[in-house]
Amino acid sequence: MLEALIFDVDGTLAETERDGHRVAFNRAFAEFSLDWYWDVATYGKLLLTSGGKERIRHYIRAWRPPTPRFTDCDAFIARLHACKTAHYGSIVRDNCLPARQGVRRLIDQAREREVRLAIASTTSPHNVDALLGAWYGPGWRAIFAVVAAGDEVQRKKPDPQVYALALARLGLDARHCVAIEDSAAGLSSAARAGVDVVVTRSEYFRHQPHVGALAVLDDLGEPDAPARGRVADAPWSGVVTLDTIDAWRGARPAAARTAPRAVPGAAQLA
Ligand code: XBP
Ligand code: MG
Repeated sequence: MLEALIFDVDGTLAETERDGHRVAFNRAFAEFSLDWYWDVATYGKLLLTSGGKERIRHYIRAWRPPTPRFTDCDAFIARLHACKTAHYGSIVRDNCLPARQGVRRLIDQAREREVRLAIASTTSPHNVDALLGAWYGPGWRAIFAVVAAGDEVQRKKPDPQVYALALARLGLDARHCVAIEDSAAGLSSAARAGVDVVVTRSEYFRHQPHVGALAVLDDLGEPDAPARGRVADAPWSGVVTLDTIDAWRGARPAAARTAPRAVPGAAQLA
């Protein structure tokens, strides 16, 4: 029995990366008088590093941009990232980034059917609050019983720690939950925590291989705009509902399921 849906945030709930996070990073760079600029293509390459602070650190080390003299790189990155997070919050609140196709409909159905809702995201908790607060107001917290996000875990996606933390906080077995994700890193993180995954490919991760997902789709679909993709390696088109997901889970051979991996530290964090 499906007891909870665990949603990823960026690229899954909404297309937040190109016009949200990327713009916020560039505004923070300008505010810090850095002549860094992440265009759409560059950001797509940097997105392969999960986590905004980790992404900045990778950029400094691998791309070697002109940087101010600093004695403590971590402290510099933390300040720069906090500025970026503030800009991201403004962008989300001012623009109310729209939900991806089918997301609000599936959330509403889960609420009607008392299937619990959780978040498992690499992004900072402030960003989750900004996006869901813009959609549902401060009461969003009553809709998503559990949030596991950002620096609450040491190792970010594709490590399974954030999904293990969400499961620990839900108090549910992975076999009774399904994750909705957009990227290969997110799929890997959920699957290694033993959670079945429905992938709705996002702009930046459209061409990644999503091996082992229950379904790989363009989105969750609406009655007047069915989703398209593949399920069990066959073409599929339709509207993703709780019953659709349950049918996919029931049809999945037991051997295909990823055994939940004990994830050190997650239960203690719960
Ligand atoms: C996507 C990420 C995050 C965001 C930026 O998270 O990798 O790092 O790109 O957010 P997910 P921060 O898909 O797991 O929601 O700058 O707060 O990290
Ligand atoms: Mg994502």
